[in-house]
Amino acid sequence: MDKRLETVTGQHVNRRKVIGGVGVAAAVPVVAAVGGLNRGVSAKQDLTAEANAIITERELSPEDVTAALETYMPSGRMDDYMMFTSSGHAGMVYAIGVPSMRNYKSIAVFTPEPWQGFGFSEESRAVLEQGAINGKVIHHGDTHHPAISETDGDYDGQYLFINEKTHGRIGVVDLSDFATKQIVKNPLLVSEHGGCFVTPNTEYVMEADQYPGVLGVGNYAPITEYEDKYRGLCAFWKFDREKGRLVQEESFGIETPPIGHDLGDAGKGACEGWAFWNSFNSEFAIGGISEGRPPMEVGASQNDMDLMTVINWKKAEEVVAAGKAVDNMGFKMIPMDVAVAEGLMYLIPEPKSPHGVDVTPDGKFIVVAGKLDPHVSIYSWEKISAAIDAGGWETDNYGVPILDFESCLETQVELGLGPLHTQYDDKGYAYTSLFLDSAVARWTVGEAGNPDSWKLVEKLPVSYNVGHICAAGGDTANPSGKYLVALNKWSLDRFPPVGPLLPQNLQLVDIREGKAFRTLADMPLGYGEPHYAQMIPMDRLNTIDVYPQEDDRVGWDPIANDWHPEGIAAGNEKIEINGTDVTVWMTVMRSHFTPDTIEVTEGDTVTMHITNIENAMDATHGFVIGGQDISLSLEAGETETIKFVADTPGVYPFYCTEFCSALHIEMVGYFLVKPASA
Ligand code: CUK
Ligand code: CUA
Repeated sequence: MDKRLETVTGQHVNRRKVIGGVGVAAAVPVVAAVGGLNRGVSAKQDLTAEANAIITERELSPEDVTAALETYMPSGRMDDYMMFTSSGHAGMVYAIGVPSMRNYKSIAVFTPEPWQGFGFSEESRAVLEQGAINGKVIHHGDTHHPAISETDGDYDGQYLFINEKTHGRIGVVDLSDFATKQIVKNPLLVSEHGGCFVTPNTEYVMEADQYPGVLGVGNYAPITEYEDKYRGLCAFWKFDREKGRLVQEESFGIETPPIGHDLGDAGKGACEGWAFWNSFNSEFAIGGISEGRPPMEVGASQNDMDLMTVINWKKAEEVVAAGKAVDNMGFKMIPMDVAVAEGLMYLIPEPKSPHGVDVTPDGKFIVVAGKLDPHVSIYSWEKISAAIDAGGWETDNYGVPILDFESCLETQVELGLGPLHTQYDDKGYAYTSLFLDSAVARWTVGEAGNPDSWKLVEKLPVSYNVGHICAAGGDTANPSGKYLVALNKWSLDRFPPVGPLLPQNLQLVDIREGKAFRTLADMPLGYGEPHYAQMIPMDRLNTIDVYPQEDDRVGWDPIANDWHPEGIAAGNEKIEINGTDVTVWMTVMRSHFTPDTIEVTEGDTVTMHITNIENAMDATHGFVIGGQDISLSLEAGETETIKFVADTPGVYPFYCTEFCSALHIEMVGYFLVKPASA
């Protein structure tokens, strides 16, 4: 067995204790393996003839066939990587296997989702309510950049953070059960885009505004006072790894000039302790087409250069600890003049309308890709820190130091039209998406002082309008260099017509050593618009199979990450009636609800604590009841609570929505609402 295969299959057997011998099949010669599938083919010639017949019949090229072989997953074989993508305005995160490109789970974060029951129980509804805006609970979100928690600059597979552009929020997903545990709302930002990026040990989760405003939701100033009153904010959310939660009281932001921040990245290696965000609109354009001003996209594209914001977050942390931050609506903020005086914020010119900023794995260089410039600009961290130490900079109108462009720049590499985002591999290559070219450029990360070592190597066409790309570990200190996925915005002519709204196209690209740089598979994704994604080796995830249970205790609250106070074991089910309040403690297991008959009076307030007392993996039960907008998914060992007013008399069956057993259809109970007048 070849070494790579051995490791890979070894991992799988280890991880999926349930499936024995999966790895073995890979070692068996093709003929025998196929014979084992019981297809009645025993001779090698017959198989070859059959394969050739299929190839002819389906008009496949040798490239098609080898691509299929590279991605085909025999039933039960596990993928090498899990990729987490955002979903754009679908408000979710998707977990997709690589190289098979199959979606294993949609994780509801900002959007209620009935299959997972997210947003329907009291517990998960409370998570959505954490993200309320001015008291209004929001049922959607625009997710862009997932960030897996990191240790020493590598994904550790414990948590995933996802930003939400529309409202300036961050969701925290626990990767032990792939479920959302927390939503935080930045009280200073109306919207954001420059998140989530984690510092190398997940000390902080970074986010920044995209469209400056008056800091503080609800604060007002006319748009004509943009330069005076509008500001940007680069924020650092403290992560308490022990609790798995972001802590607002220990978080802080730095007030910035009203340039619109775009993507960011955390420094690592050489530049650990620093953070970078690029921006557009150094012109401070404010739009106003009907007032005779140039439209935003013109006004914000006048200058040749925009400005990258460079922040020393370790110093910012000290400044906050020294009490030099102000409290602004419950969020600690370092005012711009303090940030300047403390030397923790600098600006560096960058070619106009940049989009992605991506630190190299060793932290020595910072790569900026500008939508309107065919080059990537590579900044040297050594040069930037020398320029900071040297002093004597210019400042902008707000007094913020602007470092000299040429003194910070290492070199530029011309790649093509519309460069957006960059990822890295383990062979010294960088990959940059080219939106207008619909291509991915592979180029060499060179060395300091040697401009010839930075070179475009080749370009791979993709279909079409590629936004982000995601390489395995491609933004970490140790990229694995195996696969890359191009997250393409347009998919016309790739898939059957499905009306005017088309799926996105995620294209798998091979970047492995000794393999051709080519696309291997297309994955239409018809339920959201992924922006960014991150890909982690499957064996670095450590998921649980069922929620914790002990001999005498069952009923876990996954959101509190603790025993649910109302969880009950079999035999303790009961109904308590207290005036017009009815409380039910119910258990579920294959294939019944206990109790299964509940009678209340019209107008009663009903609270039900439902515990799934199964301890087998995959033994999920659903719970729905007509007319109450309730759909639960009760995982083995989980307790959830629902609360509603029995406002309409009648007979309401409640039933299980997961086909859980041979007697699933019989898994039903009656909820009877007696008319008040009866
Ligand atoms: S953005 Cu969407 S393609 Cu939000 Cu990172 Cu570049
Ligand atoms: Cu439980 Cu179906």
